Amino acid sequence: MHGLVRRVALEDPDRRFTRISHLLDRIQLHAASLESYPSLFSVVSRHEFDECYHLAAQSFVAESFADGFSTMNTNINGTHYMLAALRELQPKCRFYFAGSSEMFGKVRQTPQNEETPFHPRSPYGISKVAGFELTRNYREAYGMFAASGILFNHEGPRRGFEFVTRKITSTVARIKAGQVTELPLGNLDARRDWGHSKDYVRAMHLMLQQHTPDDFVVASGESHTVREFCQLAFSQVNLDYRDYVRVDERFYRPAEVESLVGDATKSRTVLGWKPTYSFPEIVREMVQNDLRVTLGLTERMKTLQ
Ligand code: G4F
Repeated sequence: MHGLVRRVALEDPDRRFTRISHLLDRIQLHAASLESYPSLFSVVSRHEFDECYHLAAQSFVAESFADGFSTMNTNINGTHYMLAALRELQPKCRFYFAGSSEMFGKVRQTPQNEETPFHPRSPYGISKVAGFELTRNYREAYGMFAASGILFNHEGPRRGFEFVTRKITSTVARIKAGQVTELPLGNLDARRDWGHSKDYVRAMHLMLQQHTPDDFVVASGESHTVREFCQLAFSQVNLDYRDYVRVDERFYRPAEVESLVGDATKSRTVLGWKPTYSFPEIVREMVQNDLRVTLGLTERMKTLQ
């Protein structure tokens, strides 16, 4: 198992690799950047790979409005560089592209499946459509095993704090610890189809074990509003979200994806995939994890005082 990381991360492993510290003795990390074709080419020229999971991207939709240029440069060129380097050096390597439900954007049909037309609503969504089309083109033009997963939102305790689910669960824990008193959020009525990352990673792996490369929607088939997520997360600690959530215009997006819900029939039938986590289980696990981390830290701070 090999992984690509930024050079600065290799220089500060204790802080940068906390989430993969338990794996470090089993993976080889290489310094490379999605923005540099020579750096990717160099890694692909020095090692042989059976499968490549191209998950790296600027993945925060709100940031893509703030800096659309760098999102487009990194996401589109990064995907093109990876495909081009593999085609040149290891055309037999199987390639996975992380597509996104954000490609459906202003949805043309509900639920969304592999046939639903794309209508992205952000530079991030546009960059993912481009990556998806590049992947399909390398498959058709050069016969490479290049597959795309169209994954709906997938969450878990390792989610970044800028995404709405982790922002909610970490703030619930901080409210419980007495560190903050409110949670500012944007559009509470946005609907998302939330699943668990562990389930979705299994689907990615299955896609590369098939006889022929193809594209697959991975989704739970249920949609919930941000408000419902808040309600459930606050109820884990016996609080009413209405006492803490404050709507703040700053967290609204210039163009919103109002409602997403996926139809994963193809993944279920062709890959034999199905999710194992329910929506309440995901919320509960994330809140419990944040309580453990936050309250643990508070206790440790007290012992230091
Ligand atoms: O958690 P989010 O930032 O995720 P979003 O935009 O749906 O994108 C995530 O899922 C995609 C699909 O799989 C990925 F491709 C992408 O990389 C990323 O992982 O926002 C979810 C919803 C949005 O409608 C947003 O407007 O929550 C709404 N929201 C309301 N208040 C907020 C907030 N989102 C964030 N991040 N912060 C808020 O305060």
